[in-house]
Amino acid sequence: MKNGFSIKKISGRRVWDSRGRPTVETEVLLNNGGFGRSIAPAGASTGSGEAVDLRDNNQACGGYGVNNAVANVNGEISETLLGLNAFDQKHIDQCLINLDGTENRGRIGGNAMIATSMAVAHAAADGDKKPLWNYLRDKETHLSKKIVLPLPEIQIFGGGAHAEGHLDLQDFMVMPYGASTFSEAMEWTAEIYLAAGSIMDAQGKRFGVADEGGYWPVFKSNEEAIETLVKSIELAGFSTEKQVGISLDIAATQLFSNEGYFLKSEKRLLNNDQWFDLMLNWLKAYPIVAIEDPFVEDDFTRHAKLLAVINTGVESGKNNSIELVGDDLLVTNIKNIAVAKEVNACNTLLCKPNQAGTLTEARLAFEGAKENGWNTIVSARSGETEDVTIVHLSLGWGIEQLKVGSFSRSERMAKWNEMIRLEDRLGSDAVYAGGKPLGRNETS
Ligand code: 2PG
Ligand code: MG
Repeated sequence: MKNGFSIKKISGRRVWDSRGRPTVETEVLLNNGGFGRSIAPAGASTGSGEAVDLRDNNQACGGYGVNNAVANVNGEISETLLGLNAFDQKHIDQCLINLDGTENRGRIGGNAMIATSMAVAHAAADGDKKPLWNYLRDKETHLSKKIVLPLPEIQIFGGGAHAEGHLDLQDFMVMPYGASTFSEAMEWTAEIYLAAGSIMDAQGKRFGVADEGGYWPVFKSNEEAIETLVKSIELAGFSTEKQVGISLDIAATQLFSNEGYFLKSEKRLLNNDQWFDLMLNWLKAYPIVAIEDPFVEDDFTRHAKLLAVINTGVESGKNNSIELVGDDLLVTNIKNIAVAKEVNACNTLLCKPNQAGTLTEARLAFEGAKENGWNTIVSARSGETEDVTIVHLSLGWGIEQLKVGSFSRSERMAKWNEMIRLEDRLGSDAVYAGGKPLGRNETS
């Protein structure tokens, strides 16, 4: 064991997330004084194969209580991990997996597990006197010397499960791929967010913000929202062909039932084929560079069909330059990634550590995606806190894109601001992952 890295103390407590719901925080202290803390995030539009958030399901806090999960951190988890080597993340995570003993992490709770897994990494980094990203990176062998600052995906309008269904699609996002630095990407985003706000105001449509900080307007249709997003980018002075692209998280599982896909805001029910055509039409009509979960989570066949069309580039008119992102489709799970590869269902992984349950499993998913030659995005959840672990994962593991919600509310800004700080400190050692996320060489 690396000297002094044995775990001396683990404690859990209940804290509160950006939706005002309880969540699990874990703190870890090492013999050498290394200290780490992390907080579990929570999703609203969850994939069915995700690690389970253990909730108390009683009268308190609308059933969202985490007293049992916190008790597990202070009890079984602490007893199991005390004295172990925090430097050996794989072993720590395997102990958590064995202790839980279920496929879905429902016994001790995915929330208890991820908070602990990430807190152990923070403690080991602190014990090693390194920032987390650097600690993680030093364990890598395959990364080039240059550190990559990720391309951000930022929500401007929020819908779906995050906005009580005002809009059907979940995330209307921008990707400032033409910026030359991460800070400049943030500045462009600020201008676009402001421009979108001024369009809302002019139309009397501004109506609070959704769970992730995006505007939550009432639009006649989902197309109107996409078109307003395009206008916001242009009003802010940017080109949608050369500088800022659009990314949509359709979160289609939320819209699907046996009858087909239902767009509530437009009172439109579409069967599978009509829905497929709609997705394709949007790809043709708008400057979309990424589309996430366009079909219900178990429809690998239609995902594959759409990817085939994207890859030929003929019908989509976009020449193989669109990311088809698997979130609910993959749930950060290496088994689903293998199935998706087999049938060619997507070309990009959305990596959410709490979907997996431990850092090691999230890492496995990331590596699997890279082996497939896919792009990767590390993502926050709709229920978040000040925790910035994913920012460090992105730099440390070399994940080239980052999705953390909108450009407002501190649980989001904490993450963008952390990346700005890291960019500042790294100076010329780091480069921004500019250029279109796929088909980079086509970007001027
Ligand atoms: C998603 C995320 C973030 P949630 O679907 O990608 O937008 O939402 O955390 O609710 O699953
Ligand atoms: Mg999603």
